[in-house]
Amino acid sequence: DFVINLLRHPTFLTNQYTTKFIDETPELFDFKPRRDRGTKVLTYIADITVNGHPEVQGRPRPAEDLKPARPPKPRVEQPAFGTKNLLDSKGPKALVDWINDQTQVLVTDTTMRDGHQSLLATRMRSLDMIKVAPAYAANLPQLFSVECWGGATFDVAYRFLQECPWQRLRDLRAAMPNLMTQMLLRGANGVGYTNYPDNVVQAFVKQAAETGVDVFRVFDSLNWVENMRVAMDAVLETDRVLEGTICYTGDILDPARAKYDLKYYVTMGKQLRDAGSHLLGLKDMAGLLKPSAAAALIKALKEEVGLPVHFHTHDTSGAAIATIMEAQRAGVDIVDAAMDALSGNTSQPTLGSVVEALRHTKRDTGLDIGAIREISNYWEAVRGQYAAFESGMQAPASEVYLHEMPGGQFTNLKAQARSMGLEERWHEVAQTYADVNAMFGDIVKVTPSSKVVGDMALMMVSQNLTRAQVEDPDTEVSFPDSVIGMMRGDLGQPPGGFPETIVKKVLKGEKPNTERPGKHLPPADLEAARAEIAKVLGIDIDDEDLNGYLMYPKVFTDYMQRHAIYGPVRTLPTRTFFYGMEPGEEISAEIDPGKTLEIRLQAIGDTGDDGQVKVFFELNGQPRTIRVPDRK
Ligand code: BTN
Ligand code: 3PY
Ligand code: ZN
Repeated sequence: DFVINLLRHPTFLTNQYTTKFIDETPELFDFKPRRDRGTKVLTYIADITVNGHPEVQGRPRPAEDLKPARPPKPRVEQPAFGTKNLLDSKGPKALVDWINDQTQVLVTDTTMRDGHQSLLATRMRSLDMIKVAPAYAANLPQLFSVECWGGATFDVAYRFLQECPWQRLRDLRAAMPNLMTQMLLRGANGVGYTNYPDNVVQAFVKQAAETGVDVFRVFDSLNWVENMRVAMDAVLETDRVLEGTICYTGDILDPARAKYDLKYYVTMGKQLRDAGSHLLGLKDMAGLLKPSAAAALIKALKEEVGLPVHFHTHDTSGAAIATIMEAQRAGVDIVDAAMDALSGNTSQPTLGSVVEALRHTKRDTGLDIGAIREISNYWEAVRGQYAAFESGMQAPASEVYLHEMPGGQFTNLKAQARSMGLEERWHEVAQTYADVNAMFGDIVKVTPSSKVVGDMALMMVSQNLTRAQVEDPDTEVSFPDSVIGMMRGDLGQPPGGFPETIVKKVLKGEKPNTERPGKHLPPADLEAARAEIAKVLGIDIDDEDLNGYLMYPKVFTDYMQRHAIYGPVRTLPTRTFFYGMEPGEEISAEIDPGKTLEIRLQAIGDTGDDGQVKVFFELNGQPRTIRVPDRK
C-alpha cells in the first residue's frame, strides 16, 4: 500500500522528500489506505532505527550515560491561584491594575519558547514540555507567564518535529490552568517571514486566543507601529492581554546612534499605549541594552508612557543580569528569564540567579528557588537529548555590540555560514552584517528583517563583495530575493525609510511601495483555502489546521501527508524520535489519554535481496513485523 510503496522508494526521507515527490510519483497511490496508528508508529521507529534521522546525521550524539529526564512532582494537588485565574475572572484591565500594585519583580519563564529557540535551534519537542508543565503550575504559581508559543516554534513543529503546534498549545494550556501562556507574534508577519493579508492575521490571532494564548507580545521587525495595528486590534477583540512591543536596537548612550535615542523609544511607547496596549514590551532581541542605558530607558518609559513594562533580553554579551538589576531599580514590572539549564549565552538570563539576586530586597520575586532547581534539573536532562542541535558556542562575547544579531538568529546564521564553507570567516560575516545594517540605513534587526540582513551578509562574504562595491552603480550585483522584497517595501518601512541609493540599486529603478504592505494584499478567501487543502488531503480541515495552512501552505501540507504515514509520533520519547530503538529495548507511547502502546524492539533482520529489512517488534505483547528499505 501507500506506506510500503513510499518507504520502498529510494527518494524517501532524504531531503528531497517533498509533496512534489508524492505528486510526481503516482505509483505511490496504488494502495488500500487505513493502517492503524500502532502500525504507523512502528513504521516510523523501524525506519529511523534502520536508516537514521536525517536531522541528526553527522551531529554529536547524546551522552551514553545521560540520566532520564524525570519531571519534579507537583507539590500540591490544586495549583494555587495565579495570573490566569485573575485574567479569566476579571479581564486584562484588572490584571494591569494588579501589576501596578505589586512591589515584587514579576517573572516570565521563556524556556519553552525563546530558551530552546536560541540554544537548540527551536528543536524541543512538545512531550518534553508537557511533562513538566504540571510542576510549573503547582510549584511556581507566582510566575507572571510562561512563554511557550509563537516565534519560530510554529513552523519548526510542523517542519522538523512532525507535530501539530496547536496541539502543543492546547496541551500546555490544560496542564497549567493557573498560569498565563504567552506567545511571540511578528505583527503583520504572523509567525512567518513575510506580511500576510489582514484577514489571515486576524484569523490567526482569534484561533491562538481560542486554543490558549493569554499574552500576545506583538512586535514589528522594523518597529513600524502602523504595520502592527491589524494584529494589535485583533488581540483587543479577544479578552486576552496585548503587549505592544518596542524592539531595542543601537545604543541610547551613543551620540553616533542618534536615530534610536531615548526620545525615539518614548514616542514609540506612547504610540503603542495609544493603540490600546495593556502592557509595554521592551524586546532586546540581541541583548544590546547596556546596564546604564537600561536605567535611563526604563525610567523614561515608566514615567512617560505609564504602562507596566515587560523587559526581554538575551545574555549573548554576558552582561544581561547587570542590565536586569538596573531595570528593576528603575521600576521595571516584569522580566523574562530562562530556567538555568537553558539560559545564558544567546538565550535569556538565568532565572534562578535573577531570583537570588533579588532575594531579601524590596523587589524579591517570591519564587521558590528549590522548585526552580528541581525544574532546571529536569531541563538539564532534557537538553542532553538534543546534543545534535547544540551550537558549540563556548562563551559570551562582546562582539554582539558590533554585529547586533538577535539571539535567535546568531546560532542559525553561524550554522548557515558553516554549511557554505565560511566557518573560519565568521568574524568577517559579523563585520559584514554590521556593514549591511549601515548600508540599509541602520534598521531594527529581528525576524524577518534580521534574516534579510543575514542573507545579504552571507552573499557578500561568499562573493568577496565590499559595501562600496555593492553601492557602486557601475558594479553588477545580484541581490538575494529577500533583499529585493524588503527594498520593495514588502516588510514595511523603517523610521526615515530605506536609503535612496540602495533602493535604486536593488530595484533597478522600479518604484517601491512605501505604504503598509497589507493595504495592497487582497484578503484571502478562507473557505476556498479550506476546500482546496481538504481536497488535496482528502480529509476535513478544522480552523486550527486552516490557520496552519494559511501561514505555511507547503510546510503544513507536507506535515499532514507525513502524518498520514507515521501517525502520532509526537508521543514517542525524544531519544526514540531521533535515534530509533535498540534490540531488547522497550518504550511506551500514550497515543490517546489512557491508550498506551507498549513497544518492544525484538530484533533487526538482515537486508534481503530486495533491499528490505524486517524489523521485529512486540506491540502490546503481540508480535509485529515491519519491513523497511535499507537506504544506508
Ligand atoms: C501528532 O501530532 O503527531 C499526533 C496527533 C495528531 C493531531 C492531528 S495533526 C493535525 C490536526 N491538528 C490538531 O491539532 N490535531 C490534529
Ligand atoms: C522570533 O521572531 O522568532 C524571535 O525570536 C525574534 O526575536
Ligand atoms: Zn528573544
